[in-house]
Amino acid sequence: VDKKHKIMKIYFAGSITGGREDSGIYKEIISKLSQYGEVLTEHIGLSKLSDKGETDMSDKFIHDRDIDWLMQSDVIVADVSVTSLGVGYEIGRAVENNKRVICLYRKQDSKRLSAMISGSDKVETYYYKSISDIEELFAEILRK
Ligand code: 6K6
Repeated sequence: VDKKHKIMKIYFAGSITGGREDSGIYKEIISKLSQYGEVLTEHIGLSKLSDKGETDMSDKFIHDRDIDWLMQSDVIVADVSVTSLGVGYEIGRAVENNKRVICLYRKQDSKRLSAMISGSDKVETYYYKSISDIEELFAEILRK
């Protein structure tokens, strides 16, 4: 008889107020991640979510709910290509709570990833060019 293992909870982090230019990529990453577990933060990929954020909710509500989800998660996957204060904060909180943290960075010519991410032993950082790179990466590093 197969041992039942519980469904992995995944917290996807991506820029909101930091800029929404990559929201299409976030949507694709979330769709790939859904094959591996339950993604608690699917709204990060919604194109209707602008850099003004979810305006019907208070900042305290958003913060407390997101931290609650972060603490429930088994793994945090963050796209760090667009610089975001909130994503950096979530990564730090996740590391302090001994969560597995996977960062995805799309190399851009004149930009450099923060040393606080690339220099951390507690964060797994991967470089990608296209969504197919990410698909292959997930197959290697995550289990279904
Ligand atoms: C509220 C006020 C201004 O913008 C908002 C945005 N609403 C949000 N809704 C849900 N999650 C949010 C929101 N703002 C930030 N986050 C969390 O921080 C998400 O989990 C993202 O991973 C991250 C984005 O941080 P910023 O600094 O780019 O906004």
